[in-house]
Amino acid sequence: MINTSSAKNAFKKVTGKAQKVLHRSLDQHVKLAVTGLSGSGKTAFITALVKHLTTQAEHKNLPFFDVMREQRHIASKIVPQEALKVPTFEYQNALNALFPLEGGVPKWPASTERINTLRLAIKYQSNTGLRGHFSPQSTLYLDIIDYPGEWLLDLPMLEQSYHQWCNQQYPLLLQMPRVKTSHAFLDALEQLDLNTPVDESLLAHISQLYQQMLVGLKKDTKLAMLQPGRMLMPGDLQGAPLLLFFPVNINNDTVVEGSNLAHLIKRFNAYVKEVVKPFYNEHFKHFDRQIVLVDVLSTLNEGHETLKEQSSVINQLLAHFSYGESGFFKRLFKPNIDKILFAANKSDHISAKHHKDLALLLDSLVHEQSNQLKFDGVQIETMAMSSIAATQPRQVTDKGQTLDCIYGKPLNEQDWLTYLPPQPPNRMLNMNEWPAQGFEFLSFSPMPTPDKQLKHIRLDHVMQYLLGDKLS
Ligand SMILES: Nc1nc2c(ncn2[C@@H]2O[C@H](COP(=O)(O)OP(=O)(O)O)[C@@H](O)[C@H]2O)c(=O)[nH]1
Ligand SMILES: [Mg+2]
Repeated sequence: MINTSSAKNAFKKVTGKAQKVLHRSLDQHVKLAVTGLSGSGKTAFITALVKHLTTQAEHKNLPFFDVMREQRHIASKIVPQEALKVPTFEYQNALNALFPLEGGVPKWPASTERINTLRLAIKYQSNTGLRGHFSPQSTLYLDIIDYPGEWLLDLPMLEQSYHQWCNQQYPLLLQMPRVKTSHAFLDALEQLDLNTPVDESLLAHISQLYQQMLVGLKKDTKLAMLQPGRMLMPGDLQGAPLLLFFPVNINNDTVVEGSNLAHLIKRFNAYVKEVVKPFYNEHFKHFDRQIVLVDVLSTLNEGHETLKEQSSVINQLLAHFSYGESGFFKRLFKPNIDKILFAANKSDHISAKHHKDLALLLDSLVHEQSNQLKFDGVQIETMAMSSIAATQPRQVTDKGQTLDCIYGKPLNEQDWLTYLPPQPPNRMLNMNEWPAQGFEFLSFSPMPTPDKQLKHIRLDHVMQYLLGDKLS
């Protein structure tokens, strides 16, 4: 008797172990990268994503997310991250801002300007094949990596020499809209002789003017193509020589040793090698999925030039995602990314019947390159969404007409407002099609939420696209 039962126990142990091994091999990992220019809504997106997978993980909140609809989601929680060098996404701080204590006013979480991460373990019941048959439940480890889109925009620099970079960047400074603010920098540049022995303090001074110009352009025009990206949010690199460079007007290829030009080249190369490349090697090439948040409505507010630049930057970037034979990444890094989502964020700033227009507009911006990417096997999609809806739809009847308005509290205002937002165009407009009065979309404060439940627009579609197949 004793023998049999101990044999049984041993057998149980073995099967238990085998099951554990099986489990482990069936557990999956996904690295989801979240990017977008600062202010595009990365922090709000990650907060909403985590909230909806943890304390709001219900079918009614995410009807188009299969794992929820099919009631196979068991539970998700934040677990310790594996990347110990990367700061942790401050989820609790974000919640504290959105759900203040009794009497407080909800605020948008403070923006962060660095890479950060968070790991979620998502436990679910599998519905297909091997996983469904053998394992009662599976776990998907989801690493969410939030990084400034400004860093991504440095990507083309990896393939450029300083001369090529200058030839691309310098002429832009003489055109609208940059020329409005580039005077101080261009005037100072006049004093610089490229061929004389290096004058470090002059280079530092001109770099400072260049940085001020970039920061001003970023703030006032929302232009996308501002390089080097770290000048916009330098962190520890502020003042480091490798960040003290700028584009100049180069006419010939001769470089005098020890000259100002020689030093500018050296710094440019150091920036690419020591800042841009490590980011791609340590982070970028490990990403599996990428969501790019685009604040299309703010771009429309800025005008035609900004929208056009947004489009050209997106396409320039996408060209670098290509896996094709000539694909830049293929040669340099061999990336993993197999799905990219461009999301026109903050769609709660317009009425629901125009969401489709917003998605079509973004699609038309991405269009140029998406065909090549699809051909190379990368899935690419565009959607209009809102991570945290800050308005409610309201129908208003005016002179017998029903108007689809939105209701909310405009940012930095005291009073609530019912308002009819403009309709965004459903494709890229050229200059003479642009409305004379331009566009003016308002921004809103987050809604008070007595039930501590966030509302979204199509976050479930986004989750299904990015994670659905990993949770089947
Ligand atoms: N209405 C609305 N506003 C949003 C949403 N997401 C972000 N915002 C606004 O955009 C600002 C910047 O968002 P944030 O997540 O900090 O952007 P980040 O710099 O990319 O992390 C916020 O302070 C909000 O004003 C959204 O889903 N709906
Ligand atoms: Mg942020």
